[in-house]
Amino acid sequence: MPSCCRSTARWSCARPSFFALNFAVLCSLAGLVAVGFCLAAPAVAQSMQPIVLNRVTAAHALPDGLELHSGAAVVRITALRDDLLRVRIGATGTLPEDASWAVLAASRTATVAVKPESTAHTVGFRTGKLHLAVDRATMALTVTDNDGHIIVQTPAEHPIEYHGTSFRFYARSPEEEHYFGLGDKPGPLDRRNEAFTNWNTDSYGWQESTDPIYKSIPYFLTYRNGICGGLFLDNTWRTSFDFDKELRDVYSFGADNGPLDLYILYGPSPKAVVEQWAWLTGTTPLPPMWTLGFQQSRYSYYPESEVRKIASELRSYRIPADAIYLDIDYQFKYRPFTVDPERFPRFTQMIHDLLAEHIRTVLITDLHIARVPNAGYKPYDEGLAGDHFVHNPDGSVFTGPVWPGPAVFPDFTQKSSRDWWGTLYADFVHDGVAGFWNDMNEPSVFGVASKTMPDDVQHRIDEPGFAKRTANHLEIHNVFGMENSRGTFEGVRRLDPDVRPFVLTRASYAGGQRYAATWTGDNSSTWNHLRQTVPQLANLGLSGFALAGADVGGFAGSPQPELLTRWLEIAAFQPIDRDHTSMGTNPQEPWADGTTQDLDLRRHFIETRYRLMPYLYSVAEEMSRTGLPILRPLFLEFPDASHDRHPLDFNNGSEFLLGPDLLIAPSPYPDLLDNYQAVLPPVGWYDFWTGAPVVADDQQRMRVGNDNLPDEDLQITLHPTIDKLPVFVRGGSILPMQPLVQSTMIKPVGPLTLRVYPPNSPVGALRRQESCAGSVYLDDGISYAYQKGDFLRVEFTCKRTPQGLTVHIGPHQGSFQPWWTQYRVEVYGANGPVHAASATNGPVTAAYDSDHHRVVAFLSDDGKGVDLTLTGGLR
Ligand code: NBV
Repeated sequence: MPSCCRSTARWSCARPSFFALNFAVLCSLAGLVAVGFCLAAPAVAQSMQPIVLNRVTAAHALPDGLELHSGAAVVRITALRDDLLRVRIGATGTLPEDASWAVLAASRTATVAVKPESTAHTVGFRTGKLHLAVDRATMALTVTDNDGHIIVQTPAEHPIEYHGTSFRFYARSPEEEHYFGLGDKPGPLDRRNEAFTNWNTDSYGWQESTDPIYKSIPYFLTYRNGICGGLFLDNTWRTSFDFDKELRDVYSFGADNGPLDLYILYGPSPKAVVEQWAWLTGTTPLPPMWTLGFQQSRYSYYPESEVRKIASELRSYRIPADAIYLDIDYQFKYRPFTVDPERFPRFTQMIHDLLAEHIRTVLITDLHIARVPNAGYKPYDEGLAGDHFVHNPDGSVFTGPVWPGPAVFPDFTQKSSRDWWGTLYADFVHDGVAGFWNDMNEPSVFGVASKTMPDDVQHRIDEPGFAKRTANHLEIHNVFGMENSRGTFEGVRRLDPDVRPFVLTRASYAGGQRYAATWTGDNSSTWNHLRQTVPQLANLGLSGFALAGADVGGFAGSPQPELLTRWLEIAAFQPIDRDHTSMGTNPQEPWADGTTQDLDLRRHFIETRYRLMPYLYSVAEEMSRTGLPILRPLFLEFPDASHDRHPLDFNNGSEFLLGPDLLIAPSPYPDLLDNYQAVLPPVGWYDFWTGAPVVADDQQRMRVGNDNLPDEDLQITLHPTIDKLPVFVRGGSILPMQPLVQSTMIKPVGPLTLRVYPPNSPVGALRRQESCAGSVYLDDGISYAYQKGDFLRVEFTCKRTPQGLTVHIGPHQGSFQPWWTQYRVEVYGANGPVHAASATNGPVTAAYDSDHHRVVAFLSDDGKGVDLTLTGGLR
């Protein structure tokens, strides 16, 4: 059978006859009217006849759902939870294999009882939260919530259709619906009016319109007037998504081959959808704390003396830093898992010397193993002996050129080969290397137009939960990088079971966050790429990759000093802060180029990140439990906040949140000196730098919601200057901060600062509140002892009283002993000295600091908790 595919506008097939091809195109273009004609097609086009699921021919209820037939096709719709449905379709009568690289087995097999509900025209069921109705005459499917909000609705005029092995699913796309997710794809935050393909691709120098790039995450969130859902097409083949581009008011997605295995998630809040996605595919594990520090990289630091020089410059320029990356040139002839003895004569000693400087080393370890027989190269010899490499259809080992020349590729779809791959890290782990970087794992292959392996390369799936079988590369391509990083993560964990591994991967698939952090690949040193970091990292976060970064300063090309400064400023508030650049570019370290002011600013922002480490690490811990990303688009925290319930009202996605409480508002055009407006959700905000409450511009309050909800967004005019990045703190939050250190390996000296921002919502605010809250999480930052209770969590609240304010600091939870013995409580919004201050655990004085609009008090921390009461002095 010819294989058919459809990028966006047209079906095309590998080897159809001229007639069949034109016939098929005609059929698909003509839509419904053509369906009958197509079904009655002449014999020559028999093999091209689409299967169209456009009527229910049989239906029977299941305890957890429903099974439908449409002619020979079978459709099973089940509820895994009250808010999560799964749709599986077998076009020729057999459901696809019930297996997944992405979805956790326990979630995939979860069930919840449903209540069948049918009418003369529809068949369906109800869960505690959702209602499904399938029209008997057309098979159009509608999922609504209990309030009647439509979450997904397939149009009768665009039924699910199969052309050979390929299929397409259509759904209505009302004008006010917006789409997010799909991983690392460049372009605007909202995916509406765009079309995409998923095919992991090495995309050096990608631009805003480049598609596909490195990752395939066939999952998106829907947002309509504050009500959110999600759709995940669990299919590793080449998939394509079209949001209203080809067909007006319709989105669609499909694959060349493989299963139609679809998950429908329901919020209604965007956070609930994110948490469900984490329930389905797992979270990013709690990262080692050092990975949240500043990281310095380039392609490549060598020889050894250069690496040592960079480390000592980080220290002499007083740039706080936690890691240095070694790119491919540390290796002997670019052979993974080797070290060039001439360039790095004292490699192990160097790792230790860097550790003594509180700097960890991350090594690149690409997956292409040099094909060098009889050269004593263990990865090749062992891999060949163990039959660990992917095969050509004739059974020979596939060879393709990459950095080391002819190379072979482990078959990461075999558990045994992944386990073997993991053992290759033994020496490096033993040497004290802290993290590993899996690049080129799309997989990238040189010298061929496809940039990757041939479609017919054979992978031998041998994996718990899957039938043992051979699959061609078309099926495995998009999941290859994820399984590579999985082999690395699990292998490194086995080698040092009590230390949290850190793996950075370039390619991945849905669920890959369980094994690795990621970055956005080979971006460029341009202002546009700096701007692009925000939507890209936000969509990655919504797609599960909550720990992600973009090469700071840009990879391709050299940034002007001002661009590097700005980039370092903004990246200080992004999940991974790694300065990285390509071969042959200008030096890009924070001290490179620029004026003294540039250096001071770059240092100042990195220092700010380190001072915020207690907050950042607490946000990362929340991420590891819930899947909530570190970098958040505003609608995630404020789904109802914009005046017209449009998720992009906040500067079209250029503003972002770090965790729940910090709002960063760079200019939407960071290279321009023009004033710009920042729009803030109506909860009351403080300037992070000065502590001053934010006051809206006169005449510029924007009405939010309807008459029952008379809230106002704050709109303020900002004048961009290189020394300022507008950062705001949510009124009602408590931010934990620490004294400056040069590395997370160094214990801070002094108190834990609690910046208390009392609620200052404008009158009638959306979140009318009188109290504030925050917490801090801490552990040893590196081991798994936290899983046995050796962590610390402290919760804080504050409450306005008629006389002033009380701050409650809870008792220590968990057994971990913090580095502080004292709290420095800074209460913002003060407009004069307080009349009185008292604490439940001893005498206290509170000093007024007019420059920062705050009152400062020191409290000792004996772990039992303490209350601070302030009278007077506060707004
Ligand atoms: O290993 C060299 C580079 C690496 O620095 C970069 O971060 C990767 O995205 N790598 C790509 C291969 C060559 C790029 C030109």
